Amino acid sequence: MTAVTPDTFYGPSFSSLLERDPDIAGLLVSELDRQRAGLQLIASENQTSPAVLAALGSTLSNKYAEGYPDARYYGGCAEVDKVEKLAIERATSLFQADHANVQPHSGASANLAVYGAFLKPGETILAMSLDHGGHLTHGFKVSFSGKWFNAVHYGVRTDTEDIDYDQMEQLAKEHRPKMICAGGSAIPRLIDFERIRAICDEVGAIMWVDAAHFIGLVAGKVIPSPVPYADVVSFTTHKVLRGPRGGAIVCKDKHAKTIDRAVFPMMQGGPLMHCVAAKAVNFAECATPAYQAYAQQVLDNASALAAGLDELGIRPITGGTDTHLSLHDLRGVGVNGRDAEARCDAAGIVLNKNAIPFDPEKPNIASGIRVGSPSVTTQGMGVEQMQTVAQLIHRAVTETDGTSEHAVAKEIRGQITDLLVSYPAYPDPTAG
Ligand code: DSN
Repeated sequence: MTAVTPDTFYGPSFSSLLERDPDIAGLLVSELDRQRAGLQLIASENQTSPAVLAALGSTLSNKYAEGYPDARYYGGCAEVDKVEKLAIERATSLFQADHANVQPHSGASANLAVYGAFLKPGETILAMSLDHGGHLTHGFKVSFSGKWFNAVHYGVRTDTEDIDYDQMEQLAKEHRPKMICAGGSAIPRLIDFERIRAICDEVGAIMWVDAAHFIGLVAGKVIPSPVPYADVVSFTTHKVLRGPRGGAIVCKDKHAKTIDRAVFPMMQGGPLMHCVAAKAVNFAECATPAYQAYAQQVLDNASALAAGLDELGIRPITGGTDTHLSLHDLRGVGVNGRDAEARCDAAGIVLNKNAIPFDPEKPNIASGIRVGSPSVTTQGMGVEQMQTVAQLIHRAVTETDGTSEHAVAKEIRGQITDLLVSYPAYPDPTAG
């Protein structure tokens, strides 16, 4: 057996990369520098642990393992079978689910498998519209989901800016969808899973929750879980959850075989076993009190950041957030989303422009920004720091011009550097 030392993977593998491919090695280092240098506020990103990165960089990447544990199409799968069984056991335990499939390569792959499991081409799905906070794979016209299925969309109410459940029910009765989807990429509020279950039961639809954004908060037990209500829940493992890039699906026992067959062989070939191992590592990390405390802090920080921006005239859609993200209307400060994103970028603040409900602008300009607290919370920041972060965003949006030479952009970058001394991303273990 290989003697395991801290250098077994990382030391030799990075030295070898540096020697063989200094171009790519240099880019890995400069991307790490980028992640360390700025404020990372993209709501769907996080900073996974060195343990997860070690699994991702392992020789499990070499192994073909089409099929499932104890039923593979290749020899030599004894070790990866144990890995996948652990990942499945940990996922079902973490989410209190009947069944888990840990093989989807991404959130979009997981969602494709959900369609494959329950719908035939041309059948109807009812989901949140992209421009009100949904997702491309929820029936948007340029995605497979909009091309191959008949997608009908609900949105948010004009008064609350939150999901319009009455509209969902009315559309469900009118269109009798085979499946109703809840979830999206820019939904700041909790979703009423009980109400959606009732609507699904009324029209005989499969209830699918795409929990990619908030599953980490469910894992941390700080928001209600969709698992008791939904037939199937798909998610990514790299957002609040803080695992490797990838997807997974949990479902009721009665759908287990259908989901497994839809992932393999219907949609995917060989699973990425290094990534499955990294998911297992992450699921174990998420079952700890430390992760639960992290998840609570993510919520507290997101609320504080939303409130801080609100006080400065950058209004949160729905008035705030119950999750890790908030969506902000920039019209109060007279800047569009595209310019705000560019100005923040030049000032060392990484976030994304985002359409707001009923947005008068085109999606590539947009009237809003989306901000999230997962990464800065991983770096140890708390609600006090969120006041500073809100002020820095406001200054970048309202006082800079999108060039990195601008005096205020330079000043903001300096303040961020000072802040990050106390809250570093991936602290250098060799630093004094
Ligand atoms: N791209 C992800 C996000 O930023 O929300 C969703 O797929």
